[in-house]
Amino acid sequence: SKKPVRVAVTGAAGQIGYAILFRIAAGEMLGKDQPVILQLLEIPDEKAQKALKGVMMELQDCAFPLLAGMEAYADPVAAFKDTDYALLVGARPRGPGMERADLLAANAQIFTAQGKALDKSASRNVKVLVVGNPANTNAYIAMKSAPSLPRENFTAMLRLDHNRAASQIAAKTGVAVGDIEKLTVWGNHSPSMYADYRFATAGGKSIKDMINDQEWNANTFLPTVGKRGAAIIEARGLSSAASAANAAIDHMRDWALGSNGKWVTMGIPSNGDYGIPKDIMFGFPVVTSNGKYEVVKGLDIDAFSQERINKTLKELQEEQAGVAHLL
Ligand code: NAX
Repeated sequence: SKKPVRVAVTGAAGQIGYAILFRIAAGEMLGKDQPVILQLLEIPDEKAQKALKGVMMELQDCAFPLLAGMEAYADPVAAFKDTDYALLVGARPRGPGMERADLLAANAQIFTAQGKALDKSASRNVKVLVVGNPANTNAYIAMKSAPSLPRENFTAMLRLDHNRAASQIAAKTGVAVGDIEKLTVWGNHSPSMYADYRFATAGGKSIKDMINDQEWNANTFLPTVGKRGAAIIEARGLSSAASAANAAIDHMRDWALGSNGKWVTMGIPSNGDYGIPKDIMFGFPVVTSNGKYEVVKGLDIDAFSQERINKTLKELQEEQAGVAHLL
């Protein structure tokens, strides 16, 4: 049997933690033959640590054959020791009266500390996924705070936007959601993201031709996908958790085990493709194999798409300029 791998999850006692840990321990992220050791980080606060103990009691009560060990931590350096995968879920939510700049600064502090901790103690091959918002900028901060780790090991979650876009397209066209290929989401995990189905196919047929309605694209599809998080909060009284956990599993699984030639969306540090400046943490179409991702190159960017890409890029540049003095 395989040697266990170490999976660190931060914010482990939160909503997404509760939806993701059981699936990781069941083998849905890294394979049904891959034992895992969970290294769970929460803030030192007594209530949070106690809640984390409760989650661990439930994990224990599932008697998962693949769960080879688990530990609770309050210190990121200890939590990230030798970790092969790090899911950075915990973040500071926007409190009442908090300005965007305050939110960025509070999270900059968390992700600077966690980036440094990864730099110090994680496996040199650690794969990092940032889920906590603002996810792209938090991933950028962690990457910049971990100079001894390869920059390409830091990624941000755009997969929930990708999955939301796929399901909206399936509902519109009647194709099965699992048949949709070559879909992508460019940019920031925020309402500014640009979900792009121009290249998408189902059963070899063009999705764009099937829809053939640019008015729907611009005025219904993009706003629906962009504001989906807010619509879930409005309906549920709580932010997306199970679907976010599912997207994180999809992102990590495809990165670790390969996408078999299929396009997936990942937020990754730009190498300059499509005119996105180097290091900007940006959603791109990628194909994954052997634990690596490759940007899908050579796609035509039309005027509408360029305008959308410019808008989401500008937002990210403003966010990243807003934290530059903290790095
Ligand atoms: P919760 O508030 O339920 O849980 C967050 C947990 O993180 C809490 O238990 C808190 O104590 C812990 N935490 C806070 N700071 C920490 C730190 N420095 N170290 C370790 N733990 C820490 O939030 P939840 O619903 O689980 O969402 C978590 C994050 O995901 C939020 O930032 C949220 O905005 C973000 N999301 C990102 C999505 C994406 O697509 N990228 C979608 C879903 C979600 O909204």
